[in-house]
Amino acid sequence: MFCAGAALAQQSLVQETKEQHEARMAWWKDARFGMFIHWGIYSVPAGTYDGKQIPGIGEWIMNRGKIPVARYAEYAKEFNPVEFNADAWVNIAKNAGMKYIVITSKHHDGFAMFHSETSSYNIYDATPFKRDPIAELTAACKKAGIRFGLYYSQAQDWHHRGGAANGGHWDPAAQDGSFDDYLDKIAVPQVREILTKYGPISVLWFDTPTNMTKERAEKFIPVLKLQPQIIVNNRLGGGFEGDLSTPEQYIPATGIPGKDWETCMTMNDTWGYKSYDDHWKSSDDLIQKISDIASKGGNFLLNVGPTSKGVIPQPSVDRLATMGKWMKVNSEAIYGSSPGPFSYLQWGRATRKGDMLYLHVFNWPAGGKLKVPLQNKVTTAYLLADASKKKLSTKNEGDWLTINVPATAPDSVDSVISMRIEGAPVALKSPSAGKSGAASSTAGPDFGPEKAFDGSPDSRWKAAGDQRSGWLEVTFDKPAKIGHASMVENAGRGQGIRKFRLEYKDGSEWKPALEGTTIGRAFSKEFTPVVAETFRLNVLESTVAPQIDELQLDIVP
Ligand code: JFZ
Repeated sequence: MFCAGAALAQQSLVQETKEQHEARMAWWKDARFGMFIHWGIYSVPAGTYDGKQIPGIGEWIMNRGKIPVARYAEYAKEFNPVEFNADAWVNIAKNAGMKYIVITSKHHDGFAMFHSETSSYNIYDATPFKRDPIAELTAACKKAGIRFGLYYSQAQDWHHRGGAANGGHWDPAAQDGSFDDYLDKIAVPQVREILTKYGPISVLWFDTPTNMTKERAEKFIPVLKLQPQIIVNNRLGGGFEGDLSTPEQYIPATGIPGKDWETCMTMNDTWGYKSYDDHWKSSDDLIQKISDIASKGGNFLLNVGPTSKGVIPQPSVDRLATMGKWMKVNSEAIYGSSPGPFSYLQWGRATRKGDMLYLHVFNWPAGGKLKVPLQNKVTTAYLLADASKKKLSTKNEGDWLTINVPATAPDSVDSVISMRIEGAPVALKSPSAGKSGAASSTAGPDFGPEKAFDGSPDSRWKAAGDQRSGWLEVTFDKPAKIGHASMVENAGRGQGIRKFRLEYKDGSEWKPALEGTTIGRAFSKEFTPVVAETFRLNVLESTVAPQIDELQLDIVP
């Protein structure tokens, strides 16, 4: 059901009805949680080359270390992951509560982690290992009932002639060549291989579409048709939207409403294994992240970077086991969930399934009373961790619902209250949502202040091109007690706002509510509550014309 041609550049590839699209995405939307695996011969140097620690992400060592093609290829001869066990890896994922796996079949270094007929630069032909881990993982996933996906770097390839290289070729004698020849002779044939050799592939994860035009992206359409049910991300290039957005290493502050999206994230600071990267996120943080992402309608693709011996690092295994214990009790609030009805909750997050709301309480209330900005009557409420499902008493007081909870939280990280409500949720909305706003200047009619309050990070307010400061103002229908701000600023890499002040109008005077420097794509901050009707984001310094994709001001109790 893939349709090439004019449709490619503007819309997604697939000409399918809404129902067909929903059916194709159903398993993915239910899954909510997957394992990303970055594994390749970069795990041999593991971040060190020529006696020096090479900065950056481990799988980029060839590029960052400017390692000559022939020298880097030597690592293949040392790559013999004799401790690799596909079933063990899949069970680690399954026990964590993960429902799909996406593994690098070929990353930017050009080394194929599958037995490729297209290029002998692969794990079967070029290493002592002489096995095909992609085939073994496919079988293990099928046995375990886990969906299997493949990452493929279609444009960047630092080994095969003509492959793109961000930062340019550093070994031109070996790397220079025709990019189109590279696509025709390596990339497209290898994508065909991975879509024909291993049975049903559930996800194709393209990456870094360097130099990819519409015509070049169209070269992949005939092979995509080989697996019409496959889910493809938004990184093929050439204007291809794909089926999902892929925020990388961050959680969009206000989600990506109306779109399927997946935050991919490392557990430490590297995708590919580095022997000395011990900067691990805590399992508490990772558990709260999966709830945060699900509460905004996204999936969490959490990465592991196995060693050159085929072992997933123990810190990763430990964190996944802890996440699995939490998921065992609370996965009902994650799998198949939709975003909760709230724009902000001081104490945590919320997910939803029809008339069921799941309140993820990170910060347990001291006085045993949980305040929820909801007007609905509650049919029943109980803690998922409470096997007896003891009913929690509740009380409606205008815009707020109070739930009487035990003195101590059953889970110090994220205690989930399952709550059935009467009727559609009537939740307190952000008073800035949907407002037209005002601004010091705009870059034109498509960048008006109202774009910062429309709930979509695909539209934005942008000041006039020559401005490096400016303000974005909003007035509510009535005064409100505001104590939190979520903001999204999708400025170019390394560009954007450098100093700002969120102000409220007190009579004719503007007073500061929150001051800061950078905003970025995942800004969420509490501040001392203020009651006011008019607020403005005063951008004091910016490297480019200030822009704000979303500004959401939230009421606190
Ligand atoms: C890409 C890869 O380069 C990286 O090695 C890893 O596989 C990651 C999941 O995907 O990383 C990116 C891609 C895009 C940007 C930055 C890093 N970007 O658009 O800024």
